[in-house]
Amino acid sequence: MIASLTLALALAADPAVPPTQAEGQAFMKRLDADFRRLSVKQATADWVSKTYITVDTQRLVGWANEDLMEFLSRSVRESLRYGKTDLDPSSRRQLLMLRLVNEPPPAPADPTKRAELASIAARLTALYGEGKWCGKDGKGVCRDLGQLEEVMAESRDWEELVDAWAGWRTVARPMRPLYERMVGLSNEGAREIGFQDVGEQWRSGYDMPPEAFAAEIDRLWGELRPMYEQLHCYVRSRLQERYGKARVPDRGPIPAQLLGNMWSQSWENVYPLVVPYPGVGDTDVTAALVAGKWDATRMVKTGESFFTSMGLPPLPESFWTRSMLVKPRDREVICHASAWDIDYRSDLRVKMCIKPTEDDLVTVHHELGHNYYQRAYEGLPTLLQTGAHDGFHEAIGDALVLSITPDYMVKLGLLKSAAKDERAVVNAQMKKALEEVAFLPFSVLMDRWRWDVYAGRIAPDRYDASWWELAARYQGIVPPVPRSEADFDPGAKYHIASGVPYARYFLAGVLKFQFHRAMCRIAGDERPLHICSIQGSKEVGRRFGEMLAMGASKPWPDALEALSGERRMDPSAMLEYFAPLRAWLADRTRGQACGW
Ligand code: X8Z
Ligand code: ZN
Repeated sequence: MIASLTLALALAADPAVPPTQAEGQAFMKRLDADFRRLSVKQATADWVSKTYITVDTQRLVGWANEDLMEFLSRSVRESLRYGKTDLDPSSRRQLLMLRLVNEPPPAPADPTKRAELASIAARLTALYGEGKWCGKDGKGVCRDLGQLEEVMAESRDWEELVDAWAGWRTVARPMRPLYERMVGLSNEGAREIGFQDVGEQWRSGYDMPPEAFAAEIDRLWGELRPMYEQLHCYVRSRLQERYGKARVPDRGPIPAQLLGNMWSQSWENVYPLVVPYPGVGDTDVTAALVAGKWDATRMVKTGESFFTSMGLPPLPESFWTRSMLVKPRDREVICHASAWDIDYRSDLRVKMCIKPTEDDLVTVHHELGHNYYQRAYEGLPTLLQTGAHDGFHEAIGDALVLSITPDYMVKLGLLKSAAKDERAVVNAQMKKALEEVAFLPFSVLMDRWRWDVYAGRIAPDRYDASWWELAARYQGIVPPVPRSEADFDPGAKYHIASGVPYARYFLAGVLKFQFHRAMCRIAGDERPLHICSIQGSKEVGRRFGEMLAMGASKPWPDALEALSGERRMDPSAMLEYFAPLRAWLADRTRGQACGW
């Protein structure tokens, strides 16, 4: 089947007489119109399937995905005919992007297999969204992910933490056979459009050869790893004070449930346990949000006002009537936050179950960053309406969050004062590092695992074991209770259940500081990176807007250059931002046995 298909591809790719330029242009016009029509249909079904999980909405999104998948793989095959046709650079770039579309995953041409893949993908997402933990005998009070995440964030009780941690992971067990099948089917789809496997397709989206991209991740992580190791060392020593040497041993990895987060991916919730100078500076934004009875709309309006302060336009009226900002009481939804442009023409929405926490205030800015990007590139052909690369998309809102300084929080009434002495700076930096630095190894290992799974280097009988090997190696953490191949812990993370690539968040982790540095310079704010702010700068808004409007029309180094004058991803901005904390940590951990 594959061999004959490849042959068919080769023949189609090289017609004796290449189609004319006019034929090529007609093909591109059809491609754009059909892609837009099917994508809008898919996004509409996807929106209801995630804001109203039922058997029927799963079916609807499955069908819409099937149609889009069929169109995508057929169009890639057809596009090969135009290899020698004289097409303009924008058309060539659209054809490149066409082959790189990875949501939905590439599907086999065989309609039965395609239907199976679409239905499995919908089922995996729904399993995640509906997941509940009802206690060991199944008869306890059932808690959803949001409730279990609250336990992870707030509890300091070992057993309670283990229960929430392991309880949520039971949700992923039934995903295992579905996941395995999904890998096989989407790999088949990827091979039919000329990739070795899905992982190679994912790594191909960065204007460099896929092997070079894997090396690029290693390069960036290699430069940041020492900073993570310092943080790990310090946090471990403070957790050891709290939980004892028997539970948090010297030189050992940290038990995963102690870091304030279901996936140990960011650690800001243990800030109170590790604060360098207790009582110095007010940092409790969550308490102020709760006390001030901030509701979801107010939080989003506050986010919007950051963007409008830079001269960007307000959100359209329909955003406020069509978004889902709070968790509905009467139906199952996917709470994992996301931002949408359903029709590629300003039908912007956010889907999120907002709570009055600092985490969620940050996520609101993150999501609005997506929406402002989407709106800025709306004039482009549909296939170019996406980020310069996917890490850009994830970095936009977060880059602005770096300008949410204590002074700005005071302006919003969320902090009483912005203490500026050295100790307050170290405290504030620690909080930020728990979020940003702790996140780096997690965001690398997510796709390291999947690249290996898709490439067949990790076989299904080692799905869980290999996951924890990577967590030990990259993050220096261990599961609190024994795991086995009856578990499927990777599936307890949204992006794995839903097939969303993750390297983008690692890249964003680096890029957001680079954007911040560039924007502070444009704003003429010459203070150190951890204090400078671009809030209110119209000039930054203009330059930022120019980069956003480029979408994916040019290779990403061009977009980066438009804002920063730089053409490489550069971790030095992040290192510079955290310079005060790095110095403090070096001092504090001197003579300690670090590492694991
Ligand atoms: O998934 C997200 C966003 C939507 S694109 C809420 N994030 C990653 C995660 O939650 O794991 C943002 C940070 C990392
Ligand atoms: Zn995002």
